[in-house]
Amino acid sequence: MRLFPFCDRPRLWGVAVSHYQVEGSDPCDWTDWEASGRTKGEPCGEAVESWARYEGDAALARQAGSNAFRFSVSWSRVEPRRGEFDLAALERYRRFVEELVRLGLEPAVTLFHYTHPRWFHAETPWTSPRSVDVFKRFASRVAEALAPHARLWTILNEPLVFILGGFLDGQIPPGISRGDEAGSALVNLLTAHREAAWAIRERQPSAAIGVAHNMMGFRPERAGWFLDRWISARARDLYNMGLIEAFTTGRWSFTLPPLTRFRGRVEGLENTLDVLGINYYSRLHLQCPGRERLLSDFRYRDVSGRGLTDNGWEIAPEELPSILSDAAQSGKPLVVTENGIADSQDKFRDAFLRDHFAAISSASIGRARVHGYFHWSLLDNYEWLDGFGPKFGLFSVDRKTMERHPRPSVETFRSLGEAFVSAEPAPA
Ligand code: IFM
Repeated sequence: MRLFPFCDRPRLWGVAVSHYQVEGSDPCDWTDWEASGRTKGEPCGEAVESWARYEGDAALARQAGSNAFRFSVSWSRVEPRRGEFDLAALERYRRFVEELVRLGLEPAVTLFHYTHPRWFHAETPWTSPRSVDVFKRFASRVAEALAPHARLWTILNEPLVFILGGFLDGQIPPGISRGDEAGSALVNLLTAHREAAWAIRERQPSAAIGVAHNMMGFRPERAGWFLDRWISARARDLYNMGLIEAFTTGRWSFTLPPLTRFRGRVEGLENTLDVLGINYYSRLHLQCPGRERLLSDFRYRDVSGRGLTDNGWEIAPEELPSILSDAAQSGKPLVVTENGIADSQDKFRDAFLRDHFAAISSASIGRARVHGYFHWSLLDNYEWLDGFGPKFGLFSVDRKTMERHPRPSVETFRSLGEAFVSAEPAPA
């Protein structure tokens, strides 16, 4: 029987990391992307050496008051050549998961967090249905290795961000900008999710399966302008609600204005989710028609006077209750799978944590039941297109010595966690 929230741990409070962003020395498609000059800042290289230091990182998460730890498995490490699995890599992840359990941390395993083995795009790209089988095979091998101890699985991290960035904007691998390919890649990605969900459940019938869906606030740049209001509503429908529709009905149909139509169906997709994960960071202000882009410009603005984060994002906790209420339309238990701030001086993180915590608490009084929160991130990590510039960590990392140092806001994280975990469990 699938059971979420878990009755022995009804509320999860933890940190999130992803393999490529912390592990180091993991040659994959993103490494080639860096080498071709498509990213800013330095290459990922050793990242923050978590591959060698995972157990220490888990201990830090525990000291910071976590009872859960979200991480992802590197497909390129586990299957460096097509069909050849690296048993030592799987064993390394198994040992890590065992350590999490030993420390009292619920392992939350993510299977896809943006990167691919080098062989993937040439041989079995997402535009081909063959991608589904190879992903399923990878998921099955990981489930076999980790299932005894891991019961919370996020199969895909931010699938829409990946499709928009990888197949429409061409900003991330595979670097394509074609609406038709984006549509077929989305079908295969969601079919791969379904197949992986079935494969995990076969090996661990009590698994709780989720997706980490990036949701944003969208506001009209000029509240009095119809077109700005119209484009903001379309952005919400497409970006926030489109994927929820797909996972709740197995079908989706939305138009990326003016002409890109996404329409698809994956039989059985609607029965694959036990929990909906939400990655929430910020809000965008949209203007239509745009001056820089044909359809609309979007930008972050410091509306509340709180200040912008180091990477220029608006801090907008007031948006979170309505995001959670939109997410609650899925009818699934909710977990915030990512939320955090780039703030090297730790100027804003304390208030950021408190304000988002208050927003989650207020949303939980209504229809949205939030059963878990994962802070992005435990450590300063590699940030995809921006290298090591933005500092998201509760712990800073000295990349010369790789020493980890707590930022003062760790204490806020700990005390909010105590309150969250000891509160009455939200009804399922
Ligand atoms: O670092 C990323 C993560 O990989 C996906 N969600 C957003 C984070 C902050 O940019």
